[in-house]
Amino acid sequence: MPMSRQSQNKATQSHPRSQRVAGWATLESQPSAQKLTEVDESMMRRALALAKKGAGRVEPNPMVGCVIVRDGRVIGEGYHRRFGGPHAEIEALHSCTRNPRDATVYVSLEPCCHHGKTPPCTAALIEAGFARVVTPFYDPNPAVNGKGLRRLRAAGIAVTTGVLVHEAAEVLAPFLTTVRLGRPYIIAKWAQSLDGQLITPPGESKWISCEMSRRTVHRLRARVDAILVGVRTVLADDPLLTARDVPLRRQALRVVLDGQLRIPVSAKLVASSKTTPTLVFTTPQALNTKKAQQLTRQGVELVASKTRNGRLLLGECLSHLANRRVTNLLVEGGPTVLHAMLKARLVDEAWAFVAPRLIGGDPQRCCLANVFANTDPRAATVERSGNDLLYRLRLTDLPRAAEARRWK
Ligand code: AOF
Ligand code: ZN
Repeated sequence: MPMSRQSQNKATQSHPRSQRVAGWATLESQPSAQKLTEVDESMMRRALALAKKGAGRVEPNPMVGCVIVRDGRVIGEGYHRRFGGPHAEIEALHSCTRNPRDATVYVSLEPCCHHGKTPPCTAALIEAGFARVVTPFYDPNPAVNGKGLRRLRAAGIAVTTGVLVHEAAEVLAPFLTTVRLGRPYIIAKWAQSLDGQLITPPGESKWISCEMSRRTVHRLRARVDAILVGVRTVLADDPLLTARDVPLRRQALRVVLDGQLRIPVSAKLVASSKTTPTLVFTTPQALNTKKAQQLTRQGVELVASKTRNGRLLLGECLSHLANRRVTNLLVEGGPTVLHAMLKARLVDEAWAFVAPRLIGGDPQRCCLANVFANTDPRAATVERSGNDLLYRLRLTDLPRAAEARRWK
């Protein structure tokens, strides 16, 4: 995997290690030397592409990728493949085709320095004799939080931060949101007609989007940690909320907001809750009812949440989920819950499937009118999905943990 001579990074040319480290330490204290090279960016881009391969398998851990470069050549690469498995740096180290001594490590998050389910990556990097570590920013996990980079520097390894900060924050958004904001990263998905309706007329098929769009939703369900709906959706559609006919690591936790415990004991979510977990948020009063006992016996987990004006406090429910390490939450409706989430500016990403049909009916009841007081999405894409169009909008700013910090 050769790179052009011109784009070779000085740090990857071979000198005795002590000279290199001293050189970089001096250079780093000069502002101009902090300028990142094209190689730094392209290698980090590669590390981020690798990181994304862990989607759906590593959560609640972050998706992290790593590329090892020596003498202008990639000699190893890897990514965090599954929760509990080796970290990206270790995977990359094991894949090295040459001795990584004096090489540069590009890793899409600060290397960890703590004993979690795996030993600290910093120890492995120091042991291997790397000359330089390049990373976008620090790991906000309190167990790491800059300590990893300090440890590397103390061992004489040159550290560069601030590379592709925005792109890395995008990839790490679910992890950063959960750690920094104490709530899951929220993806709201809905299907609507051209005239903005989310519900079909009574007696008609409930599907608005086409089959291809529905398959996309199953793939999305397969990679999130939890899926949330309001009880009205359960009453209207009796959904199963599982990922079907797609490869998956495990079914997501199914979550229902249900202040008055109206979920029928006969609902599919209840009947299947011994095999696929179902959690219902309700009021403390509702917990002391016969219905609550029946549901619990069926395998449903009931969690009491405070209310305001008779409504469950969304923030409380979300922080409960974050504490259970739900990093990606998919909100599947219906209109009431979507309204509440959008109005509270809690939706990080919206996936709107727009179908080529007109439904008509009361716009106040079942469409998202008046939700956005002139909100500009931060970013948006559109793609074809069979007969539908899929609009993906980022509605929140990227988490602030993404700000690059440099440790001197
Ligand atoms: C890295 N490289 O590839 C990842 C890191 O329980 P463990 O041992 O898997 O540690 C999980 C924590 O390690 C996680 O919360 C995050 O702070 C960091 N993730 N760090 O150096 C990686 N996935
Ligand atoms: Zn690690």
